[in-house]
Amino acid sequence: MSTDILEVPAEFAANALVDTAKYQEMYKRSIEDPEGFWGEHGKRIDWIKPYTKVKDVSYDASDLHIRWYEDGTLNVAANCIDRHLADKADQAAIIWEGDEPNVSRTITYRELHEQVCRLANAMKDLGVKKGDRVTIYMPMIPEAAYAMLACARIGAIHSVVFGGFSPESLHGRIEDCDSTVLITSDAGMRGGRHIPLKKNADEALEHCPNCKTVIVVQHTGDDVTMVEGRDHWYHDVTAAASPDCPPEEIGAEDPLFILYTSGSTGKPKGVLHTSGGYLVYASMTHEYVFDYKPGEVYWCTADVGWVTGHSYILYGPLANGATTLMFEGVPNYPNTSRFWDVVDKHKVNTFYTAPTAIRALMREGEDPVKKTDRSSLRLLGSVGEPINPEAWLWYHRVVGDERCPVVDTWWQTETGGILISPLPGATSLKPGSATLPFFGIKPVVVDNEHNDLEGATEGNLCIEDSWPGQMRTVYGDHERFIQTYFTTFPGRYFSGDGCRRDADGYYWITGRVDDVINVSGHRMGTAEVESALVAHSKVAESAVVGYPHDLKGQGIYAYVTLNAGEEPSEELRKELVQWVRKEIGPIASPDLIQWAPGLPKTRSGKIMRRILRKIAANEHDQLGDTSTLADPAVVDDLVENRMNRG
Ligand code: 6R9
Repeated sequence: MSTDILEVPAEFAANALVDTAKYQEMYKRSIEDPEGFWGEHGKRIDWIKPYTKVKDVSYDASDLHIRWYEDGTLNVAANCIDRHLADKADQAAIIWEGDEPNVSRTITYRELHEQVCRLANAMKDLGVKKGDRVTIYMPMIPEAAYAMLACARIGAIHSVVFGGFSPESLHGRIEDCDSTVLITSDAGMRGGRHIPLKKNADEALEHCPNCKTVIVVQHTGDDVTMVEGRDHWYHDVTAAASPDCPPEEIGAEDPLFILYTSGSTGKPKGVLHTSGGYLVYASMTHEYVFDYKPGEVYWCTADVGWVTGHSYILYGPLANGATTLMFEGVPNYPNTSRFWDVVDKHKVNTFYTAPTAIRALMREGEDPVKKTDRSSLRLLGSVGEPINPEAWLWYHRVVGDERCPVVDTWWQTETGGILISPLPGATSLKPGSATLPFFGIKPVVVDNEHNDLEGATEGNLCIEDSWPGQMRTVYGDHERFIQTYFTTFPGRYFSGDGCRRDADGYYWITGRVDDVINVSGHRMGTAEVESALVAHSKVAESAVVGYPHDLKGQGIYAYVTLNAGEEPSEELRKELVQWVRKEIGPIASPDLIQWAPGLPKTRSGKIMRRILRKIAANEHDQLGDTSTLADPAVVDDLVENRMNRG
């Protein structure tokens, strides 16, 4: 691992929001006096009724609760739109770049206000009320942002489902939160291909009798079936609605959104975020981590279906009155210069993407990057998975011309915003390290026996205290919230990640320590893939693990035991891959499937995943202790027929 240090460029430090001394001073205060610190910084957003209480948190499993600014009221949409109208009405709020390079649109704050008000009123006309759950299944088009903000305006709770998920996954998410309304579009476009969102939605809704209202954006013009009484065209209902919708007064702890994410067991969890603390934290981290200056163009390439899209395409930037770029397409369409062409076209200043995209572009060589200008860029960001030093250095050298600091931001759906990251004017960088904690964040490294580890060390990454952007519960299952995050290491928030802390106190995230795998920056529960596989009529049993993959970070490796009488074949292998795609979505497709006559189990019947991970990683010479295996011969067969010999 590289131990190079890159100092903050002097010119950058001179103009940055915070330098090293300021970071240290603010950080110290935030840890010593969290109430005072967050009481002050809570004022960065507009409150209808100001809060008098800042924080009420207990991590004690018997009385676990997390409340911030709880007696304050606000409206998140008004913070993201209305409060900028006085001085930024004609500034671009959203620059939208379509899948095709000749398609783009600029939406000013004034236009954003009108569009969001119209949709909010249309939703009210259709009977949507405060607290109702609204599922959003959309491509990356401005209407997805309008839909989220319209929900926030009237106090409805949005649940955005990534457009790449299957009808079955959409169905599960609509049902879990008992969503009564779905907002979707005829189809999405990615790399020239059409994604049939409305058709998928129709399939999902066959199983969701309570979801009685569908609003459909006409985007591609693809033919769709409209169900009388249930489906409404977006353009019809918004044209008929008033362009003025007073924002609802919302309690700081009223829910803003639910976002489903994979865990180590069971179905995806509905991560619930509330309004006040979330917005304070999203806007503050956006401003400080990206050193955002008024007038800059900021581009985060995530999809709104993931938390990064929520906090750093939409809520953080808009709360700060920024110009945020929203991109519908993919990095390699129509060619691999696309990202940089978009940077030049819209004079992007900050660019925030995932390591998997960087690694894929790195493979194409420097030419597609170097033939573009990119002189508008001043800062680069990375998120979603550990970035290997080689990719970091390429990003810094080739994309950023060694001029732009790279902020590697570690955080999670659960954390609402960035927890560990450099501040570009304050933090010397080490390629591959997420560096230091944000204000108010106190990481603790804990060993498996619950001991806090001091100094340079390696272990499980926990956070000692709360921060305003933290999730509040698992929707409908508070017990699962407590079990998942607060019981493994009592009194701490457990992230599920492992990390190393070096002698300078820098954090290096080493990846998940649970049964979650990170495929191209997307979280996937191995249990979810297993349950999809065993739902196939020919499959008896399955165990899924991650293995190192050059481009994706981790690939999905599935061990499959067939029912008696079923024969393994190449055809069946393909069929199972298709089956998982259909059940969950393309991101869950197994990369490798190994036929397993049996799985390595302990005498009590527990699958020994540690062994399966080693075989999948082609490290079968390091299997460790196998003495507890019920049948050691099983392992010999698995090693003999392993699929990854790379
Ligand atoms: C924001 C987001 C969270 C998991 C997290 C970790 C991994 C995210 C990272 C990173 C190393 C980074 N992760 N950022 N690992 N360095 N900068 O990605 O949320 O989809 O919930 O995934 O992603 O393993 O636990 P989410």
